[in-house]
Amino acid sequence: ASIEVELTKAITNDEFTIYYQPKFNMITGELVGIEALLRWFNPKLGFVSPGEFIPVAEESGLIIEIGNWVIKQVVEQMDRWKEKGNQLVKVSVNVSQRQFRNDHFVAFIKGTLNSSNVDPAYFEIEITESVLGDHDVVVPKLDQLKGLGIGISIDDFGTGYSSLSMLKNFPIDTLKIDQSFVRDSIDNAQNNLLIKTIIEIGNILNLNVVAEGIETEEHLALLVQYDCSIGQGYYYSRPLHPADFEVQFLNRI
Ligand code: G
Ligand code: G
Ligand code: MN
Ligand code: NA
Repeated sequence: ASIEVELTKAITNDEFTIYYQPKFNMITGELVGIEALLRWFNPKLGFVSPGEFIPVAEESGLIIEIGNWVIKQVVEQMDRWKEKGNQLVKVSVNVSQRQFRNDHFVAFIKGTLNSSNVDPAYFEIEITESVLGDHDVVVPKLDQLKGLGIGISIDDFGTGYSSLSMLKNFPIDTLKIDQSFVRDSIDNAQNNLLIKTIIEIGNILNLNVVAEGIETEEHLALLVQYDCSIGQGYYYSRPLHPADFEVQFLNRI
C-alpha cells in the first residue's frame, strides 16, 4: 500500500492520534509547555512516523486537511483540559511550509480558537527556519498570527539558514535549539559553543529559548549553566497519549 493512498483515508478511518510531550522549567521542574505530535497507525502500513508521512502530505497537498484536523483536535483537547479544572500551559503545534503559506491558515486558527474557550495566549505554532524564507510574504502573515494573540516558535533552530537580521525583524517569541546540538553537546566542543551562542542570541533578542532533546542529567546541567531554562526531551518524558499525559502531568481538581 502506498503512504499517499492510505493517507487520504486516515482521518476518516480515525487512524491519527495526537501525542503530547511536556516542556519543563529545568530549574524549578515546573511544567511550562506542551508540544503536540501527530502519530499514525495504519492497518496495512503499521506505525508510520511523521518524518515519513509529513513530507508525503506536503507534496500531495493533504497536509492542509491533516494540519487543520490537528489544530482542531488540539484546541478541543485544551478546552477539555480547561473544563476539567487544569491550569493550562502553552500548547504548540508543528506547522509545515505549505500549511503556513495556505491562504486560509490564519482564518482557520482564528475560527477554531473563537469557537473554543481557550485563550489564544495558550496556543503556539512551531515553524522551521525554512518557512521563514520570503520576508515580504512571511512578515505580514506572522503579524496576522501575532494579532490573534498566539505564540510563534522557531523549531529546529540552528539547522536552517535564518540570519540574525531576520530574527530581529520577524515577530517571533521563541527559539527551539535543535536536538542534534544537544545530543552531542557533552563531547563535542563545537556543538557546546553553538548552544551557548544560540542562547546568547535568544537573550539579546529577548526571545524565549527552549532546548529540545534533553536526554540526560548532563544535558540538563549544561543548558542551565548556559542560562537556558526551558527543556524538553526523553529525560523528562517521551510524547504521550493524552490519557497518560493527564495522569502523569496534569493536576486535576
Ligand atoms: O514526533 P517525531 O519526532 O517522529 O516527529 C518527526 C517530525 O514530524 C518532526 O519534525 C515534527 O515536527 C513533525 N511533526 C510531528 N507532528 C506534526 C504535525 O502535526 N504537523 C506537522 N506539520 N509536522 C509534525
Ligand atoms: O522537529 P521537531 O522538533 O518537531 O521534532 C520533535 C520530535 O523529536 C518528536 O517527534 C519527538 O518524538 C522527538 N523527541 C523529543 N524528545 C526527544 C529526545 O529527547 N530525544 C530524541 N532522540 N528525540 C526526541
Ligand atoms: Mn517541534
Ligand atoms: Na524541533
